[in-house]
Amino acid sequence: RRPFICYDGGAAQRYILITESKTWREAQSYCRENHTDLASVRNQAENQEIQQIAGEMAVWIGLFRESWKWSDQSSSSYRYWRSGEPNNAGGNEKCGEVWLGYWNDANCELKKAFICSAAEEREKS
Ligand code: 2F8
Ligand code: CA
Repeated sequence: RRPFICYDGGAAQRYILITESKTWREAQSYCRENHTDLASVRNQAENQEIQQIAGEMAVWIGLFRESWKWSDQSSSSYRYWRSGEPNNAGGNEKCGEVWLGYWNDANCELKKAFICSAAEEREKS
């Protein structure tokens, strides 16, 4: 199935939703090859933008451990974990997802839709 690309961002298009399910590493490769990287989320406005474009889907973002870092090496310390997260369930949850606006640590091998950061933050037409 061809990936579906959603351009429904805020004033500036910062994110791209890919609904083709991939592991976190596969999603990272896809974003790096086609856009810039898996999404970094730097503040509440950006988190809301992610929720808006993801709807009810759980989506990978560019957050991973051991200590939580962003795939694009940016240094934002903004977090929006769901209550009780990150819980490292099964000792095997090293990748960040957003689901219904809140963040969860999940098993990186699960295949999920994902959000890339756009190569440029273009104005929405
Ligand atoms: O209750 C929160 C918990 O829910 C699931 O585990 C039962 C999630 N696991 C997967 O998505 C595989 C946990 O990550 C989450 O913490
Ligand atoms: Ca978890």
